[in-house]
Amino acid sequence: MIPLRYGADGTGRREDPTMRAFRADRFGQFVHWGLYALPAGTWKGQTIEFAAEFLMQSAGVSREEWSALAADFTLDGFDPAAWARTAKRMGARYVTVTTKHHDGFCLWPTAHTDFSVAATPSGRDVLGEILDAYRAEGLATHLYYSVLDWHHPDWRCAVDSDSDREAFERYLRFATDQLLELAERYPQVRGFWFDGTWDASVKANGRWTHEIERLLKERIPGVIVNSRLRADDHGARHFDSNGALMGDYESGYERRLPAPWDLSVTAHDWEACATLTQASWGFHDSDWAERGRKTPAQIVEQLAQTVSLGGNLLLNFGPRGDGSLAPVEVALAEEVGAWMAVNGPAVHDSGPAAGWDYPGWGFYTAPLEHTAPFRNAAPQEPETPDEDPTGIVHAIVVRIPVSGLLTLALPAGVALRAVRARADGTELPFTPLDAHTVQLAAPAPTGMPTVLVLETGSAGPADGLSEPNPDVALV
Ligand code: JFZ
Repeated sequence: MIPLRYGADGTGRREDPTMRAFRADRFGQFVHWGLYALPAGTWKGQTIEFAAEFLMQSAGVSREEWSALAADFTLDGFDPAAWARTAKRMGARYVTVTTKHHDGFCLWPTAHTDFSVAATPSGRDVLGEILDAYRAEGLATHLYYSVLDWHHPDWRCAVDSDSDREAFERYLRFATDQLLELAERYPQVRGFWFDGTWDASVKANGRWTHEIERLLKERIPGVIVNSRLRADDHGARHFDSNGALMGDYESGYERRLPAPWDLSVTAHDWEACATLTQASWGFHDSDWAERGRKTPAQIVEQLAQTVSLGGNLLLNFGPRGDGSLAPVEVALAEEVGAWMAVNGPAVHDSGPAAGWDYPGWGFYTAPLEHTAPFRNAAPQEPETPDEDPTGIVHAIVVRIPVSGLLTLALPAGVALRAVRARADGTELPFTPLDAHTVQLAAPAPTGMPTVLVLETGSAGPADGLSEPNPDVALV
């Protein structure tokens, strides 16, 4: 163990009510909205096939020119209640909103820079209105904050001289002031989602990342902070130099997921974030963006994979420059929501199904109270005696084999009592192949993943003969 001042706090997985609620939510909506939604990927007639929120940098726009966009931030179609309704109907249980992205523009009237909604025609507290609207729909709220800032004169990517060091010290004071201001103005928020922390300047300031997490938790008890904020004494990010997770959950999976069989990720909480387009977080109004747009079935598959591995999925929406949602994103939310209305219990309040190995054709999830890794990782709570691996397991079928047959390998000690379709309760007959394996006809394809409810019980000695040959791996 390397001694560290700014590494993980050593308390392990959080099991307090706030963290448990966040974990059980499983599905959140990410919102990237700012000035970049106005040019939407095109600058002076040239469309840049790169993330819209990077346009200032990718099109080489000066600070002055970019700042002038604030005059067009008129909120003509801004309807936060509609955003919140859309998220709720989709099945999202929380929202993470950009308060300030890399371009430095602030969605709240901050006292610490003029570059904010206060300098736009309406002057309204846009962030506050968004948070209120989501809370009114019963969603929890989290704040995204980019430490990286292309607008602030004191931001540095690296600190190589005394003057850089002085400037960056001033910058960190500015960021601290802003973050404490956010905590004071919006004390109901459940989490902070830090970004833009990968530069050498931040990695050399693990002390600050450690301190700001502490300060925010002091101001808002129980608040949840992602690992992307943190750097340790040696600049190690997410995980400290001893391999321990910093922050409350791992947030490094971005536009990718852990391999479906990689159960090592169930050792800690994590959240992946995903774009609806191939590669833009901000609204990108182009054929390029539309070509890569994901379908509802792809999103649901990502959600199923995420939950089966004990993670949360933060699905991004990029509202348009006038503040309205793009119809294509509303339509996607509706379709995902229709699936969630029926199959939500396979996602919400669920996690990995202990002992059920990745079957190739889909993902298993189980209600959290039956999920061994979570129970075992709760040192504050007495071990519950119900180690009996019985109850409901959800099988989310995303790939039907050409044979039309699904093979299920049952965990040791588990018997399958019945298989039902989640949608209408119809029972699907199955055939035991041996004591640990059953086979059944795959459900007819519908274009969306099908959820099967597996009713399980304890396998008694009478449930079948066990294989005498130890070389035959049954489960
Ligand atoms: C960052 C931002 O630059 C981007 O605009 C968006 O806000 C996204 C959620 O976060 O982009 C990243 C951050 C980290 C990685 C890749 C892109 N990464 O760790 O691979």
